[in-house]
Amino acid sequence: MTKHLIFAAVSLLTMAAFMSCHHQPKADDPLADSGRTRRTENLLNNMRAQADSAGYMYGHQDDTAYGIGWVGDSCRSDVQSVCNDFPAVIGFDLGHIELGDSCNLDGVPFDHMRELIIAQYDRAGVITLSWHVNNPYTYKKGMTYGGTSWVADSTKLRDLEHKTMKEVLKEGATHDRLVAWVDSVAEFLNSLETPYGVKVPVIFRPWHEHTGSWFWWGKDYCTPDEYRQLWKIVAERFREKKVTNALLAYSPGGVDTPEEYMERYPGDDLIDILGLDNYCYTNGPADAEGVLRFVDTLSHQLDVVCDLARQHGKVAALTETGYEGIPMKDWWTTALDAAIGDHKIAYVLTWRNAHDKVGHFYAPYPGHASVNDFVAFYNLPRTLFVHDINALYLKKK
Ligand code: BMA
Repeated sequence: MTKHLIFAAVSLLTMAAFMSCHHQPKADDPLADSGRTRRTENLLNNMRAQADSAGYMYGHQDDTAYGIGWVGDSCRSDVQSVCNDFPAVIGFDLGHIELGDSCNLDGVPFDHMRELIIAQYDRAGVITLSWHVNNPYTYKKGMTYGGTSWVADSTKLRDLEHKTMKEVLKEGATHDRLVAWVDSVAEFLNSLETPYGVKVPVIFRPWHEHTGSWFWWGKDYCTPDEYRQLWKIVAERFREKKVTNALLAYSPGGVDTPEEYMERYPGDDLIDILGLDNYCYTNGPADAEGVLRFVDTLSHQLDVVCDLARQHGKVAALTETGYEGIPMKDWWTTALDAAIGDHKIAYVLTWRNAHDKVGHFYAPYPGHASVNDFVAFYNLPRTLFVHDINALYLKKK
């Protein structure tokens, strides 16, 4: 009897000890080596494999938030309205989250954005987030001019803009404000959780087009080292705030040489995706030469990005593009797809279909002249929409 009691007690103790030290790993626990969830790592690796073998995903900024003639409808998309499929990638912008505002700079409520992000994840689609963050040094509440991402067109503000970087980096008087602003992004990313506890993986793409000088983090406003410090702050704060669901994308504006592309590169330890932003600009809708120039330039620039991505073991992407108003009815197949060609990019993202700016749209909507060509683009074997992709996240390796 005593023997049995002792045996039972020992068994119970062993079981309790086992249960307390053997925490069952969950699919969304961060992995020890990267600090990110398995799904986030799998997204990265599967995007690379998909770019190598299957083709490129089509993406559209703010696709499900609004479109031509509508705002905030549930489950609506201009792209879906013309081809009965959602973009494989949907982009949103976090600008103004740093101000504690309820809506982003284009009027999308952050609570709604969170729902749209989770809805895109639920259809196995990919999400990318840009950040048109205000200037932490010059922005003051209530100001009607200046203080935004864009450098202001005024000499007085220009001087302050040149001082911005020194003020916001470590040791600067406004450093704490920048850190708090990055923390507001971290908080939003941490809040991207499904009802069943899945942290939705996203591609975060801040400090973009820095090779130009239209944003306060642009080329004329900081040194390469200062620019890199901005990225380090993001990486440090994300680590501190335990953001486990973000891949980081670097996206210079169109540059022609690997040296220019890499001049301000933050480093392989920080960056996952090598992007490129390049738009089609012409001298009016009849400028066929202008479109050809775009095709040639983009194709060359994608050579540069894809070579670098291969050398550095990164994923390549065309992180922003488009032809405002799409004034050419076969632009999709004869310009965009022609420029992408066999380049091994994971995705292309066209910019938003603004509801608040006439003519500022980059994807077709029902009735637009490029609809037929867009459908032909949709039907090309190498363009991937939501119905063409699945299992990019995978719970297991
Ligand atoms: C720009 C334009 C702006 C918009 C900004 C952030 O390129 O579309 O109207 O506010 O992107 O989305």
